[in-house]
Amino acid sequence: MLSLLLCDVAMSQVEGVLPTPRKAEKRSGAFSILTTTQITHYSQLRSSALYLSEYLPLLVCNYNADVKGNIVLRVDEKLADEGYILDISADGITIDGGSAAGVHNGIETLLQLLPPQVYSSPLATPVEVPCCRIEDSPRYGYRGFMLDVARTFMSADEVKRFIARLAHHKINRLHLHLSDDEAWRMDIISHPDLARKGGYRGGGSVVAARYGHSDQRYGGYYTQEEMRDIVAFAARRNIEIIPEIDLPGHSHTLSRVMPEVLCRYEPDTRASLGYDTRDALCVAKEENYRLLDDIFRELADIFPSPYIHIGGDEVIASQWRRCPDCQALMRQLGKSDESELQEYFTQRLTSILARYGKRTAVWNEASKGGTLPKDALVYGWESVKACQTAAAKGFQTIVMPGQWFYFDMKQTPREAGHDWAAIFDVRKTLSFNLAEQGFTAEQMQNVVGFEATFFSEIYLSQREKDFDYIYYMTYPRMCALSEVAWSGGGRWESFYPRLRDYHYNRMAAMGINFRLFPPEVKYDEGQLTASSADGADIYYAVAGSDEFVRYTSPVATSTPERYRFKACRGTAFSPEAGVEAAFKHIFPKVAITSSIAESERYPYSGAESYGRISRTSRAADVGDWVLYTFAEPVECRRMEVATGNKQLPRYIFNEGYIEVSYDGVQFERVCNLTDGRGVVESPREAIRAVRVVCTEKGNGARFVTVQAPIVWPEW
Ligand code: TNX
Repeated sequence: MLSLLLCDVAMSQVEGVLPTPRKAEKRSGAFSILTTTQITHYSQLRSSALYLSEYLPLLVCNYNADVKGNIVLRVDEKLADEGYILDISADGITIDGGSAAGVHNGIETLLQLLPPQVYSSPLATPVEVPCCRIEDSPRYGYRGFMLDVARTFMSADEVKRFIARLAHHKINRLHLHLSDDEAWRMDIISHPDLARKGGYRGGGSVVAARYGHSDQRYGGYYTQEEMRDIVAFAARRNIEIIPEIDLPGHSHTLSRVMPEVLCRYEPDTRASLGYDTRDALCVAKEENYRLLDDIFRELADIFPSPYIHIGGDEVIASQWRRCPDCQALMRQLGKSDESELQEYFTQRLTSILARYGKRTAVWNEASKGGTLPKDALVYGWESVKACQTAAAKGFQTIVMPGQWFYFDMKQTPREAGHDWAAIFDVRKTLSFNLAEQGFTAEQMQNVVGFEATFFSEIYLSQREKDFDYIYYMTYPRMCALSEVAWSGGGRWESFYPRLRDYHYNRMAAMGINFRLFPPEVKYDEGQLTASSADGADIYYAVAGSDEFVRYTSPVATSTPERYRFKACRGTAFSPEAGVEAAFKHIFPKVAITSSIAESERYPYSGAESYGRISRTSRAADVGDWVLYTFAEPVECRRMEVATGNKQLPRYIFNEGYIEVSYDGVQFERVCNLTDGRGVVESPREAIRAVRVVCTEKGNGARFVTVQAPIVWPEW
């Protein structure tokens, strides 16, 4: 009976490995790791052995043919480079890998067969591992994730923590988005102002505040020493870092630190109150190529990856149209369209990179035309079509359309996040399938792998909440990315039990506050019931209170809209759920006026209709205001007034406050703005009007976005 039980446990654990191995054979019995067990290894695998010993604190010794009682790491060149065979018998454990990378993958699988605590603290011996034989290798050599450290800065330690967790998911590339309009994060010794000035925004920096946090100088950068340390940390975990400098667009920071990189024409800065918002590099300036040569020379020395990513997305070509030098260059090159200048720019950068032994990686926009070399890596982000076009042209293609792989997208409509690509959760990411998406066999041959992203515009404004938003957004979607890139994907019905029954506990032990599914809430015959597919505990809060209590049995109530539920399990939790009425808003008739004239294209009537957003015709100055006057006094429990775009604090009043009026004449100050928004909580009477007042000159943009108030009805 006892051995049967043991066998049962062993079987399930082997089945719980994620991503799914090609072949996993369960065997009976277990190997006991004892205090005397040694990790012995081929000499080239010392770093792998030391990595394993961080989790299993055992003695690390040079290779010894005697497997008995030990964990043996070997290279078997007959195996695929990243492939491995993990063999666990009652006598000992062997991991044979095609290379150190394969051995690493085998180690990650071994860790998954140990108790989850292995991820939180070095495991105490003795410990049992189920006997099995796993033969495994990845379908795709590129299994990547992109971190946007430009919009929201992550310290070197935070980046390392993120990398450590990626490694446990057999992700082997980290694409680091090191520059964007909002920041330059990599120290360049030959041009020290780039990071030392451009790493910061707001609070008197050369770059204006953006995405909130405007009351402080916000940011940071990586020194070369720190970055070399990150690169080595990642390499020990089989992760190669591909640095990105986003050019020639998304270069606002670069152009604020070095305005001389911009095109030669006078900017019209009236609307932005004197702030030059242009961002694209001038293509015609030779000095720009010398600058980029300096930058790439230094990057090539820091990052061992064969690739450097030079961006290439979303270039605003209108600046080149107004620049006499770009126009002259166009004539000289015999080009007829400004967009062709980007091709020229990419070509110039490609030859600079080649000088330093690096190949070009670009976003899909930069693969148009016919001059990009075929050994370039093209990142297909815009759509499935964009990936197919790149692959059909013969480029090494990374598949990452936003609709499946942008983990900055919301997971359900009420959660924080972007929604331009789609609103989706882990199920959708797992469902991605090249054949189903219509990739031809020929195109598939050029797909080198998959990547997911986390663009971080919203991260900053979510940061101080009581959880780490980046992990909530990226896990468990990362598990699906891993499955798609490693095994080619699979059915939800077989993936989910492994995720829920095995991997949730591992992620919890890793300290990841991943996202759970919202509990299912039903209201029937006066009773509210809630259940969680995730096997999580459910909590609920009643109207007005944020205090959640444990849900154990149906709640009898005649006012179900007053209840909000959420699921929690270890470090993980779900978004709030309830009957629809619990989250209802009302849309009282409102007139919007402002001290700033409305934009012709986006008049205030757009926001008045609660459908669209509108814009002012210039940036905000001290004393500017937006007034919302209601046709009828509004009875409500809460009213939020936000400047800026709906999903993210951009084009906001950087500083200011909210006033409320109960009679339409007298206004009383309610609160200061945080990230451009403020809330009137439990107003004591019906509201006649609210006003947002600005206390800072300029907002680093040419307008302010005005949106409708968000109003929660009276209970
Ligand atoms: C598109 S992906 C962008 C980013 C944004 C992201 C938000 C890409 C090449 N450009 O600049 O941050 O969408 O989801």
